[in-house]
Amino acid sequence: MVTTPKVALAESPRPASKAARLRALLISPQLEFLMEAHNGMSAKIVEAAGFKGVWASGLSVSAALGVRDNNEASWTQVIEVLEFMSDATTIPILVDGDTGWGNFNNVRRAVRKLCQRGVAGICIEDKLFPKTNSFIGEGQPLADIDEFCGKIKAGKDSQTDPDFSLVARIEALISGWGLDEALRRAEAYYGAGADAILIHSRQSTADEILAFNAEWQNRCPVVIVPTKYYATPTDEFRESGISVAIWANHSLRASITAMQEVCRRIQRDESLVGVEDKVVGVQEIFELAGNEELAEAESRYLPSSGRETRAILIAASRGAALGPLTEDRPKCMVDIRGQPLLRRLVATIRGAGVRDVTVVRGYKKEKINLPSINTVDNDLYATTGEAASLACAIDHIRGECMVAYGDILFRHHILDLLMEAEGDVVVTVDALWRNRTSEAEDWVRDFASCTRPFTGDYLDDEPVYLRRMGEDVPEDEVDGEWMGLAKLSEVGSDLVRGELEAMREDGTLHKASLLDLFTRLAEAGHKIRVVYATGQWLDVDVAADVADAHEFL
Ligand code: SPV
Ligand code: MG
Repeated sequence: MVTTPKVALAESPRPASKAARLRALLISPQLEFLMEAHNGMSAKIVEAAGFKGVWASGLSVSAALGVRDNNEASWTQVIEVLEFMSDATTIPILVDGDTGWGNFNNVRRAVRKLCQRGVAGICIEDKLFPKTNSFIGEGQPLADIDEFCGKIKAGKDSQTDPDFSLVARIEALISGWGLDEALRRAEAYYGAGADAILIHSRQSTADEILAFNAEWQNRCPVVIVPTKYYATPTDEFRESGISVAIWANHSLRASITAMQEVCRRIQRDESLVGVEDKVVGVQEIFELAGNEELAEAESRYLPSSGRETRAILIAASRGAALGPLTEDRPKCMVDIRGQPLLRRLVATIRGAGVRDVTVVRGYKKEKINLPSINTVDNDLYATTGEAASLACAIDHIRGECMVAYGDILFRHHILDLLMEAEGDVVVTVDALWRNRTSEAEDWVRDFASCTRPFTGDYLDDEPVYLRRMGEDVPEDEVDGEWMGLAKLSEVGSDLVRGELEAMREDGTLHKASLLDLFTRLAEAGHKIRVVYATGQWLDVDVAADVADAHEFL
C-alpha cells in the first residue's frame, strides 16, 4: 500500500498535485462540489466557472461519443478523453470508472494509467461488467462484496501517485436492497481501503441518502449524486455532513438543449441570423482554447514568426477609365481569365509566404469578397487619394509590411527581389519604363528619380535610393517607373505611420498619393531603397490593359 508522504508535501514549495487537491476536497470538513465534464472544452468551462474539481461522468463521456452508458466506449477510449480533459485543466478530475472496466486486474492497469495521465481519482461501482446506467431498469445485479473489495485493494495497491483516491460506489439502494445492505457494503469497502464511499439513490427525495448518512456517521467521507433528488436544498447535505456532491450530467444536458435549439432553428430558417446572438462568437472559442498562449509561444519559438510579413493592398478606386467593366465592381475585381485581378494578386503575394492580407475597399466595396482577407474601408474614396486609403489601414501598418496597389500583376521573381532587399522602405522601380506603352488618353505614370540609374549589372550591389516620385518628373531625371509595390521594415512601418499622421495634421493627406508619401519621406532625409526590375509587370487602367493582362497570364 502506498502511503502519503505528508511531511514531504508540507515542506514542498510546489503547489499541491491534482490528486492531493481531490483528496483535500474529499476530507474537507465542508461540503464540496464536483461538476460534470465530458471532454477537454467542457472541463475548461467547469474550471472557468470556479469549480474545484471535475466529475468525468461515464454517462456523459459515452453520450458525447454517441454511444450508450453500457461500456460501449472501451476503457482506453475513456482514458483518451480523460487525457484531453486533464491536459485542458488545472483542477483535479474524479473519473467515473464504472465497474472498474473488468476485474481486479483491469482495475490495477486502469489505476496506473490514470496516475500517468494526471487523473486524481477513480470511482468504481459494485455492479457487473458491462454495466448499465443506474437510472435504467430495476434490480440490477450487484457485485459480490468480497470480489469488489479485491478490486478496491488492487486499485489502491496500484496507484503510483500517493494521493490518488479511490471512491467505492454503493448501488444497494438503487437495486432495491435497502439501507442495511448499503451499510454492510460501506463497512466492507471502507475496510478494504476506499478513500471515500459514494452512496447513490434514484429516489426523488434525499430521504434514504440522509438516513444512510445518519447511520454511517462519517466513518469515511461520503459522496452523493443528487440528479434525481435535485430539489433537496443543498444546505440539507451540508448539515448532514456529506463530503462531496456531484452535479453529474448538467454540462452535457445543457449542451444538448443548446445544440438542439440552434440546429432546429438553422434548419428551419436556412439562415444563421436567428441564432447569431444566442451562441458564443468564435473569438470566445479561441480564448477558451488558449490561442493567445500559442501566439505568444510562436513569437518565442518560430524563427520566422517575428518577421512575418503582412500586406496592404489599396483597392478603393473604381477605375472609371475601364468604363462598363467597372459599372458593377471596382477595378480590382475585373475578371482576368476567369478570376478577379485582386484574387490573382493575393495569390501571388500569398505565394511569397504573406498570410495576413488587408485590402482597402471603397467603390462597390461589397464586391470585394475574397476568402481570408482583412478589409478596411475608405468610404471617402471618391474624393481622396491613395495615401488617405492607406491611412484607413494605419492599424495594419506594423512590423514588416508590403504595400501595393490592388490593380497590378507582376512576375513572382519581382516579389522575391523586394522581399530580399534590405531597407526600411523599399520600392520596386521598372528600369525599362520606356518600353511601356498605352492607348489611354491621359496616361498617368508614377515616375521615379533615383540616386543612380539602372546599370544592368547584376553583380553591382551598391544600393540605389529614391530622390523623388511623381507624375511630373522631367524626362531627363526619370530613372524608372514605380510598379506600385513597396515593402516596409518594422522601422519603415513606424515611419510611414508617422508620416501619414503628419499629413493628416497638415491637411495634405486627403489628396495625397503614395508618390507624395514616399517623396516626403525621401526629402525628409529617410533612405528609400530602390530595387530595379526590368518589365514583367502591368497595371490595369484601361480596357486594353485587361487584354494585356490576359496575355500576361
Ligand atoms: C454518471 O454520471 O455516469 C454516473 C452517475 O454514474 S449516474 O448517471 O447517476 O449513475
Ligand atoms: Mg456512470
